[in-house]
Amino acid sequence: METERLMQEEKESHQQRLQQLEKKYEEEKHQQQQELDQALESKVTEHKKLIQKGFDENAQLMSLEIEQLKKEKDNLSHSFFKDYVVPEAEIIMCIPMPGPICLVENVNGSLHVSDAAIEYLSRNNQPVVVVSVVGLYRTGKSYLMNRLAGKQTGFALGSTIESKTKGIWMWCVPHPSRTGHTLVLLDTEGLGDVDKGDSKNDAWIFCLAVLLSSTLVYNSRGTIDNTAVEKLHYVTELAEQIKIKSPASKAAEAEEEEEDTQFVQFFPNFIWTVRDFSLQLVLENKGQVTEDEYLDFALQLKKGLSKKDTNYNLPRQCIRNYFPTRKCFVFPFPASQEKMVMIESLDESEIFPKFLDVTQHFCDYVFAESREKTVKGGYKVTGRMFGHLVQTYVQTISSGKVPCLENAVVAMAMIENEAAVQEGFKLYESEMEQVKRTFPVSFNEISAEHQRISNMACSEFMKRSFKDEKGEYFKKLMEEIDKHYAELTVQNMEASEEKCHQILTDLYEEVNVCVRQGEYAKPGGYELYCRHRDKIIVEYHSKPNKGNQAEALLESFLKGKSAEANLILQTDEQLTESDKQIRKEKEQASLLEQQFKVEKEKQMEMEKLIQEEKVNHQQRVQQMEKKFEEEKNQQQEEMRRAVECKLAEQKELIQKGFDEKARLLGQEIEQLKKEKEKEKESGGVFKDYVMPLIDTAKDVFSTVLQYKLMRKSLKMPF
Ligand SMILES: Nc1nc2c(ncn2[C@@H]2O[C@H](COP(=O)(O)OP(=O)(O)OP(=O)(O)O)[C@@H](O)[C@H]2O)c(=O)[nH]1
Ligand SMILES: [Mg+2]
Repeated sequence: METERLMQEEKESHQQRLQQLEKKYEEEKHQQQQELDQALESKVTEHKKLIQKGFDENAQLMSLEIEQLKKEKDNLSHSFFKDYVVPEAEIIMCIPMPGPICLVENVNGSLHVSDAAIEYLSRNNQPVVVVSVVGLYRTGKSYLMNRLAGKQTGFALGSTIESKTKGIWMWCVPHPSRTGHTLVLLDTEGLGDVDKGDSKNDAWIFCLAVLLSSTLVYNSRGTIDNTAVEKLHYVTELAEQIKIKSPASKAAEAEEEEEDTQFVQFFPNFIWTVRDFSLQLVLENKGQVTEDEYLDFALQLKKGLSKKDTNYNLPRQCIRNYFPTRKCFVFPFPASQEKMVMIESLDESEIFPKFLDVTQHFCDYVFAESREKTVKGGYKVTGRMFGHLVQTYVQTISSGKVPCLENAVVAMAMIENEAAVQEGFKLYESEMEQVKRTFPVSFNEISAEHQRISNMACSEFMKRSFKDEKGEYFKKLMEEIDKHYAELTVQNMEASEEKCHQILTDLYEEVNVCVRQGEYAKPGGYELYCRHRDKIIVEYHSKPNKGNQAEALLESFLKGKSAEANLILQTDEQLTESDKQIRKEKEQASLLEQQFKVEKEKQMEMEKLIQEEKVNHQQRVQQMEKKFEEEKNQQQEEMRRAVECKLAEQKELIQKGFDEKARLLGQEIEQLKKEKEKEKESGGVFKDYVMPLIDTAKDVFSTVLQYKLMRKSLKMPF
């Protein structure tokens, strides 16, 4: 019943969310339709003018654009919200999106996260691989992203010189080769649009793409010459735009070091895609080279120390030092010039095979090499967490502050850990509800179920929680569980008391009738009374499922009847005074025996409770330790990768004779290695992590105890 109710509630709130989303979706659709109408109107007017003035060729091009716009309008009017809606059962998985949605809106230069996108992400708990594309406007970025989605259309292209994509758009698709993973494609607003004239905005879009992705694709047209590298100046601004540590933890460190030396640990893989590449991949001294060698050549450093040389080297050094891997793909023209504007509607056979070939290699590489998105500490990001991450970064940027990797993880962990506590507790509560339906049960039964279910709840918590470094959230879950358990044990006791009381009352009714009819007020009445009473006790003991209060209830019941028994005994004329004395003592002895039995049982229960808490505590510590080790390994792996990247870079610098640069890099490597060791040795952290739990166990034990003590009917043996 409870589970059904919960499911019903979940369904209802899901419906409500859907309704809200649908409303928002319709509003946005309407807005887009209006925009398209306006664009169409102005293009039709322009077209008329061109014809009037005899610019036939231009008019023809314009009519193609008009066609394209009409198609877009048509597509939009045929896209329905229900296409996004999926069966209930799939809610927690990756819900495929039929098309991209806006993730970060850019309204007059200020960035906002779209609610619809966050809502979508909140229902995705798969790890995400995030690939984003950045680059100058009108360079075919959106087209390339559509290719990664395995679709011909999707991210909107524009066929005019005006920039098309605004803000950041997102398309989540199931990862083509990694089951259980979501591939998140991010298409960004073109950089360097003169009309926009806002380079600060461009820099933030670039920075967000770096922060959010596991692979960053930089797209440009033509060749990778100095101008192309200079256009990537955004990369040189990142040192000012991204902080790694929060001011608080930075202050705790003795030496102030340049944070950008650590970027490589957290930055995405880097791919440079060159479009419309029409040259030969041949270098003067080397002859035929690979695409990667071509990129390396373009990123070679100059040896001089003049300002000019430093400026030349800066973007190159940033690209070399910040990104853990570099890769280059050069794409030829996709189709003949006249077909290019309608590239979306071209048949595969009309696209040049060489272009398709490179595209295939590019996609294969991206799918195979892009890692799961992780955040500082190596924590894997799920769709839902990705939503938090976007919100944190965009809010930070919008409020004029500099995004900080550490703060973002802390903020994300807070939200996720709180939710993990709720999820773990919800599971415990609903599973225990089933047990509650069978109350009263024996102490052994309720205790075994509690142990089993609280372990399940812990695992559920562990699945979602991360960076719970002091075990705060874990402790919170344990407290909630133990408090609920204490309440349940009381309820179980009450159910047992009630049931036993009822059984005894029913059984005793026979005796009451005899009392009323004076059956025991005759000589030999006491003997008869004792026989009846013994029969009742035997019957009582034979009744099953009385719970843990059976003996206690019997004890208090018999005690309550002792005056009655004494009266019958005293008035029995068949017995001599000495007989009566002996019987009276026997009555008292059996009462004492029952009392002793009860106390012994209580003592055993208490010992079991202590034992149970001990086992529980050990299991909890073990689970925590395991999680802690996993997270530590994750972090070690993150650092190992960074050291490896730096070593490779250092090797190349030495080969090329950049001794001083190699020496400086050597220092960075040493520093990183030292930090890695420090993290590895940090056994004390585990103590920090687990010690509070030991206290938790004590606290919890006393909570259970308190609850039991509250029950006045219980006389604790100690
Ligand atoms: N020459 C050429 N044109 C292309 C290529 N890929 C796509 N296009 C065309 O270039 C135009 C712009 O493509 P988009 O994919 O919208 O370019 P974008 O970089 O996303 O543009 P913005 O969003 O405005 O920055 C479209 O008309 C495409 O048909 C290519 O490899 N070479
Ligand atoms: Mg675009």
